[in-house]
Amino acid sequence: MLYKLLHLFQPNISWLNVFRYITFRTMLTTLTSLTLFFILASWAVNKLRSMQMGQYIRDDGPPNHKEKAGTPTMGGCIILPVIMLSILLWADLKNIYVWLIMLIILGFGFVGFLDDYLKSVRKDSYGLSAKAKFSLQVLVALIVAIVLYLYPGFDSCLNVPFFKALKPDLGWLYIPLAVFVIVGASNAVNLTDGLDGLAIGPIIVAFVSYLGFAYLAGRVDSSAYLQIPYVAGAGELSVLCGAVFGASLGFLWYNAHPAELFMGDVGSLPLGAILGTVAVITKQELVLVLVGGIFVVEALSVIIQVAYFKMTGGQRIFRMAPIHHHFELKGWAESKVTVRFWIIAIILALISLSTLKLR
Ligand code: 57M
Repeated sequence: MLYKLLHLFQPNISWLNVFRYITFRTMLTTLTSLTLFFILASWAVNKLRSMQMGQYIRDDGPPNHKEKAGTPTMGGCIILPVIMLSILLWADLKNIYVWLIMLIILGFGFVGFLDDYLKSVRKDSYGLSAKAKFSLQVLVALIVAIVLYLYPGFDSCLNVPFFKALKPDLGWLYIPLAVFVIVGASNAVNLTDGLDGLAIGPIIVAFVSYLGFAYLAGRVDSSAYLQIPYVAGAGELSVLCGAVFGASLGFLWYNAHPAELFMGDVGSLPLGAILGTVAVITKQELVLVLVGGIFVVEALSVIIQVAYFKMTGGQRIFRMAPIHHHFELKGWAESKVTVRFWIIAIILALISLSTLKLR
């Protein structure tokens, strides 16, 4: 909205020209969402505490988690409005990708909110059933994937990192792939969100990486130079990644160990889904396996643990899955697990950026 307003005055006031630049608006959006987060959170954390929206802790988890009982949760209720408001202020609202991301935020936010509401307010330890949760996630992702597929100029080729000449055209099969990436990313981030700061650190790293990918993919010159797919309008997603980056930094302030606030499913499900959607729109879906490597490993650890458990009739590979619990039970301090996972996330992001140059 502010972007549009300033655009109107631009012919008379030349310095307002600066607002046309995506780089400048990305910086402004990041600072706006960070500031808004601090303003809202300072009030909301106490409010959540007084409303007793505290975390329910399962009995079968690592013993040190018992003391986390009652920590205010549903921090996503602050993260999501802050991201949306910052986007509404600084993004180009004529851009379709901005609205697809808004749909993802609202859809996945609603699913997460329902689950948290049942767990935290109704004190129902199971929350929303896994089937209902998954069906709703697929429905929202499917709508987004179909709109993207039907959007004029959409390219259904798959961009394979390190093999730039290899671009298989998936045709309509691109739709299930997009749904898989969006829903998979959403659930993988959710599984990772089990220690203070553990999910939000790699989220920050991933969104900063995709901020760069989106900027490059949205420019004819840089995409041609790097031989990555040019996606008209994708540059606006840099502004959006900036909004997530700012809100996530603010959240980390409160979520750093010992956490004063958890994000809840209302935070983790949409944050993961936004990441998946940005990867799909920028045509950097496969690179997400690297950029979001921590999320992939966390999800794989659960799949392996459950499969092995079933195959062997009750034996486990990890002391407990997701894998962060394994290290906790091995005696690593919580913050050591978190910081080491952050370091790995940064290394993986750096490797993923190398895919831009290597072919
Ligand atoms: C959510 N949620 C945390 C918080 C956060 C299939 C199975 C592997 C599913 C998995 C699961 O339910 N994962 C999804 C993980 C929970 O955090 C809340 O949930 C939100 C995210 N959705 O924002 O609101 C707990 O995590 C801790 N936490 C922090 N700091 C944070 O910043 O310390 C979270 C955020 C919080 C707090 O203790 O209460 C969670 O772990 O429940 N299930 C599991 O992860 C369980 N694993 C398991 O059952 N493993 C089995 C099999 C099935 C693979 C095995 O290994 O044999 C573990 N989780 C818990 N107890 N709590 C183990 C048992």
